[in-house]
Amino acid sequence: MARTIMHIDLDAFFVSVEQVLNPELKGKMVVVGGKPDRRGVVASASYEARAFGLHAGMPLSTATRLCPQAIFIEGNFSRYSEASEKFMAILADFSPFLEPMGIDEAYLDATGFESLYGSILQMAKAIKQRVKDELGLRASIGIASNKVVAKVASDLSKPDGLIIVEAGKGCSFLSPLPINKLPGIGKKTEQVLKGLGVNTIGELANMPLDILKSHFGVFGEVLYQFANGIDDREVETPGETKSISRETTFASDTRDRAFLKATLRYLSERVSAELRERGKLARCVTLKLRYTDFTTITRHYTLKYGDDADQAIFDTGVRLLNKALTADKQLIRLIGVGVSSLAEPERQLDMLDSSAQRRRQLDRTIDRIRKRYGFTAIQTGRTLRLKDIFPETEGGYTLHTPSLSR
Ligand code: DCP
Ligand code: CA
Repeated sequence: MARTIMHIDLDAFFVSVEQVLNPELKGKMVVVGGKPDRRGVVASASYEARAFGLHAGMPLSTATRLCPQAIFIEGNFSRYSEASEKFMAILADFSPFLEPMGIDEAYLDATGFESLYGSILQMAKAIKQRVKDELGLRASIGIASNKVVAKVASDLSKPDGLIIVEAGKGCSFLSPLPINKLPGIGKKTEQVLKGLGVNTIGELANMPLDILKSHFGVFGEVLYQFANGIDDREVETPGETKSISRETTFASDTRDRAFLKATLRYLSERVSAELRERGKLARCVTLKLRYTDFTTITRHYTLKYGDDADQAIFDTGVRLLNKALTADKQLIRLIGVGVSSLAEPERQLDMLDSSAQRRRQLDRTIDRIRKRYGFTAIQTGRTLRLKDIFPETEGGYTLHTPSLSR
């Protein structure tokens, strides 16, 4: 099902808070960061000042030269964090699936919530209105089916903007934009890409993956996906862990069942070990597969009782894997396993079952050994195969994706 993800970012945040507290500053060239004679940099510049080329991070001395008539303010962080808290509280009223990112921006998973407001457009307008009425601030909003496209959309919409990118249109939306609009591309990456003749996100999307990987390692894969409008990162609410997952991208695509299962076993053990460390039981097990053509599927299975055993998570994952392998004949580039519907262990019915009890004791013993000697100190028959394939580091395998290796 397509998701509806919003990225909400306040305009010229520090400056705007100052303008609310002192309305005389409204509509003027204002810089928060310090007095012009101080060493230091611009933290936030009003859009009027930006017209002169001022931007965050610019030395104050340069800012003064470019725009001598600007009003320079020291700023007061406690005012901004107070405004930030109120902003996040407004957003939380619209969806509980809120991931604050820094002080003045957040992702909101609005999937299913739009109907409460008539449409996603109405919902976004309602958010902007409340932020304006209650805080006197302007929020720019980007809406798309994933985080990266939503973020680029909100950036592009500024100031006081709202852009909705329909599902399936992410790639064509990004395509004409310059590469520095893509999150994750800093000055260095931009230079390298320009050296390769890549100036737009569309050109980046059309680069052979191998070339990107040879220049940027695993990050090349992320760049490639983002440029193609692909991003399956969830909106993660802070605090309570709602899910635990591990995944890895293979060095070369495969359908070797034994290898897939060995990897799944290893990933399942890592997930279950974290479940036990957090003292949780999981009821929902999810298998994730990404195929050669980058289509990504997730398959879920709900267990009758919560579980945290390696074998239980693995067995469920394998069942889902076998089904998926029958349904689709493509080569697989990524495999992942996750658990959700987490709960505190209550008195477990199956604790009465002595084989289940023995299994749990075994898992706990293994956890203790692994804690002392590293994750790969003990391996089950299945994961031993991985020893031949992956180098070992820091008590775990080096798996070639930023989201794993932990
Ligand atoms: N900030 C800072 N130093 C930086 C960048 C930002 O202190 N180098 C602070 C001041 C900003 C706030 O973080 O007001 C939010 O950062 P943004 O990048 O979102 O910038 P603004 O909100 O100021 O402007 P925009 O309208 O582009 O979002
Ligand atoms: Ca901002």
